[in-house]
Amino acid sequence: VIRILITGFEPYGNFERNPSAEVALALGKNTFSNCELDSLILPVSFRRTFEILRGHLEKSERPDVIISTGLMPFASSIQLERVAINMKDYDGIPDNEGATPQDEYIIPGGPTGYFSTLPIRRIADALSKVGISAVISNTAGTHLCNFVMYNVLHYVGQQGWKTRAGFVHLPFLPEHVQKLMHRPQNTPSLPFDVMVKAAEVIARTAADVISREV
Ligand code: PCA
Repeated sequence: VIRILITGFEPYGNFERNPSAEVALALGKNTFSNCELDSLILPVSFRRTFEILRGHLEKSERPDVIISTGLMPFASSIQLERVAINMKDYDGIPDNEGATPQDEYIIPGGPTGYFSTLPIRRIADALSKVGISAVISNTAGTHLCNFVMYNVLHYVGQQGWKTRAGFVHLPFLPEHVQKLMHRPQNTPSLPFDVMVKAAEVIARTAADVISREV
């Protein structure tokens, strides 16, 4: 059995909903043949988010895949993140505890960056086959999403685990765009059902690649 953990973030900033939390919960309720799915909602807090995730990893069975997700306002489609960098630089929206780090290393002395170990090219191809557009993105930003991705890949490496991990950014939901005061006309969004479908394809593709390795 392949264990898949999917994480999402709580709402933050002015956004009342964060599709990532809802997608993670929806996927966690799914049943896939020979996979065990688990979901975890993370706080948008530099202080707490990785503590909670690490606590979860310590007390549950080691996952084979960790797919973390978050909202990327104004993203044009689903973004499969290729790299996480060792940097905290809040992007104008403080975290939910008011933290506004600038130019700070996530782990002083840690590697400059980590590449995603999810099969992102295969995932992009699998998504396109079912009519969902996704791009490989070369920056996960320097906010909480990059922070979680960096910490997870660092932790997995330190533990010597084979676990594959990476990050997926989701665009706005249609209702986010309806509430925008500025330039709503050209802001992309994706319906919730399509996001859940995409998460299924991402999880299945990762599971597929792993089951062929063992
Ligand atoms: N998106 C933010 C933080 C939480 C979220 O869902 C980010 O892209 O870093």
